[in-house]
Amino acid sequence: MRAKLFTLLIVAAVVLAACAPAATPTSPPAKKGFKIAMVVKNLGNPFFEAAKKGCEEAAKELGDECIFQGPATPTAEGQIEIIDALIAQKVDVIAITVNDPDALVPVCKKAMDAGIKVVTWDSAVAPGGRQIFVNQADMEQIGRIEVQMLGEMLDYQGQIAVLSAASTMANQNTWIEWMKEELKDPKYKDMELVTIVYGDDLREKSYTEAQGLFKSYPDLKGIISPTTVGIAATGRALTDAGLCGKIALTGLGLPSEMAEYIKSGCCKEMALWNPIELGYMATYVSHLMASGEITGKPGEKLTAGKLGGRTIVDDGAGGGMVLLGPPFKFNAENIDDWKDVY
Ligand code: RAM
Repeated sequence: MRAKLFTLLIVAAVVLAACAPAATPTSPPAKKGFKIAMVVKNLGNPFFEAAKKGCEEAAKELGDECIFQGPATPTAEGQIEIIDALIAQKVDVIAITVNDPDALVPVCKKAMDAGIKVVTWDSAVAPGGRQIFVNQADMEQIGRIEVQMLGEMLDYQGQIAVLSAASTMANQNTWIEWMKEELKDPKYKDMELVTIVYGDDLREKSYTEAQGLFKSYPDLKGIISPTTVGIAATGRALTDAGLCGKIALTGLGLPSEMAEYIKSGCCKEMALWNPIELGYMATYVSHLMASGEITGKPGEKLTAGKLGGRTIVDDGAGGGMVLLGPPFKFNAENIDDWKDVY
């Protein structure tokens, strides 16, 4: 009898416990509502319009706000003005791709002093002006792959030139350094890099620079343009001048802008990463910095929504860097799958 009563009491206690209101949750409520300012090199560049899509998508998932800004033309001065205004506006994070890595350091420091997190992506501000770098792909791989594509097209022979963005732009300059390293391989001994010209990521200037190359180097056999603006302008200049087939073209291009030149054979192959995903990743990293879930140090782990997990690695200067992934190659076989995506 006693044993039965005891069992009954235990059952009653278990039932009561199950019906009791849930205990206070141990995990804190998700932090959201951050103002994330994505600052780009300039407005009107479809590469950055694609990144904006990724920023908006991530911000929606996270319950944050994506404030997308950039100067009308790709200058450091224009970006400094914008950052000053964002500091006054008290945003939570500034995620920037810079036109000049050194010129932007003081204003980025000012933002950090005001308690704003500074994330850099695509074209990084120098280490003193940032807390973490979201890098599209390994710099060395991006530089080398462009020379490798052109080498194959040219059977490793002839004069080549680079048509870059602005001479101050950190991402292009680093990739060009790796191109020069790749060219040291003996298999390129009959390929000569004759010049590097700068179209400043402006369509018309890039077009004029391409025409200048055709005139100044009548024996030119190939052009590498490590900028989506430059490669599309060069594709147009080669087509207009009737030089497709005589001068090979490769570099980093948007499938949407390059499909016509890939189909015409003017640019047989090029590379890029997904700029929508790059914007999405930069926004997730910005959110995690604002919420304090990461501090930006190498070794920390994070999850960037649909892109999955990443470990923060060393950026080579003691800071933290997150990598999006390897670049893809685009050619006549796969261009139709991508031309309407970005
Ligand atoms: C242009 C910009 C950008 C670069 C791409 C490849 O759109 O210069 O910074 O990453 O090209």
